[in-house]
This record gives sequence, C-alpha cells and structure tokens, in this order.
Amino acid sequence: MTEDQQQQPSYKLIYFNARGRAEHIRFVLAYAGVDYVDERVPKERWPELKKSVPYGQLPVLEVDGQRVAQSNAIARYLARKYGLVGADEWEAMQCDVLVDSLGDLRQELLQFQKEEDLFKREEKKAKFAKETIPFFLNKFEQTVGKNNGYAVGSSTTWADFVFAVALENFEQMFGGGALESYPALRSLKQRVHGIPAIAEWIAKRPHTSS
Ligand SMILES: N[C@@H](CCC(=O)N[C@@H](CS)C(=O)NCC(=O)O)C(=O)O
Repeated sequence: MTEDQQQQPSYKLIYFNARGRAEHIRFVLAYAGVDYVDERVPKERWPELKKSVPYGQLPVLEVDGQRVAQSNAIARYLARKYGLVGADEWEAMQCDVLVDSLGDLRQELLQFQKEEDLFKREEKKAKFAKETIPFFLNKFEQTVGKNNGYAVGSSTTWADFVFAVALENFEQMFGGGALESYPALRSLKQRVHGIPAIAEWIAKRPHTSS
C-alpha cells in the first residue's frame, strides 16, 4: 500500500438505489480513483435509518465514520480535495454558478412532476419543454460552446459531472433527440462518458431508471 492510500479517509456513500442526487458524487469518486462503499438503502430500511441521518434525507457521506449531508456540499468537498474545482477561485465560483443553475432547472422539473391533476400536469410539462428548457439550455450551450466542451475553463471539473448526469436524465425523460439543438452539451456529455474511469463506472454501476 502506498503512503497516499494509507492516508485516504474511509468513505461510505449512502443513498437509495438510484442515480438521483448521488451520481455526480459517484462520478467524482470514480474519476479520483477513490475506493468507497456505495451503499444503496432498500425502501424498507429507510424509515429507521432516516432517524439517524443529519437532515433526515439522503445522500449522506460517511468520512471515517462521520456523517455529512447535502449532495452538493459533499460533491464540492470531494471536488476540492481531488482537484476538480477549476484553475482558481473564479473558476470554482463558475462551477457553483452552473451547479446552482442546474439546481434551479431541476426545481422547475419537480414542480410539474409533483402535479397530481393529469391535465394540469400535461400543461405544465408542455410549458416546461417549450419555455423553461430552452431558457436554461441555450445559456448552458453558449457557456460550454465558448469553453470548447468544458463547463468551466479548459479542464474537467465537477460541474462537467453534474451536467453529464443531468443531461443523461434529460435524454431519458424527453428522448434521445432532446439534445439535438445543443451540440456543445452533447459533446460535453460524450466527453465525460468517455473518460476511462467514468466509462468503467458506467459499465459496472447498477442499472436504475433514474
Ligand atoms: N438538498 C438535499 C436534498 C436531499 C433529498 O431531497 N433527498 C431525497 C432523495 S433525492 C430523500 O432523502 N428523500 C427521502 C425523504 O425525504 O424521506 C441534497 O441535495 O442532498
């Protein structure tokens, strides 16, 4: 065992059996080549576990037995540790801007998914597809196009991973052609999926619908 491996904390990532809010964290860990336990909590165990995690939600990362919550705080912490926050403070902030903007888009998506009235839901979905998506994706496309396929600067950052995961979900939800008008975003996703450590993770990860 090398000195580096000896100093590596022990990590356990606790989440449900889904990509959801944990997959970008898994990408960071895969990219950094860090060993960790990928614990996937079955539904029947959740009510009991819920009482013992910091904010009653998952994902939670255990670092040498200490539990921390909040997916993006976890991802940012690991990204900082493993050199995935860009070249300087400015780029680190640009990563946050994109991650938070993708979070805003996700919130809008949840709005229509939560709608129980089927008619209203279809209306909201149509508005989401016609207005919300182009608003955000055109801005993302411009940024990524300007950076030659990188979310920020000219190197891989955790923002690339957040994009790759979101775009995969997006294509799954709206069909394979959903990114047709966004070539820079498509190429970002392809580049990330082609990184050997990420490709290896994708090939072996459990198959889940979301
Ligand atoms: N802001 C939190 C939100 C976490 C969250 O919404 N977790 C959901 C799963 S994606 C959860 O634990 N749901 C079960 C529950 O609330 O009982 C984060 O990003 O980690």
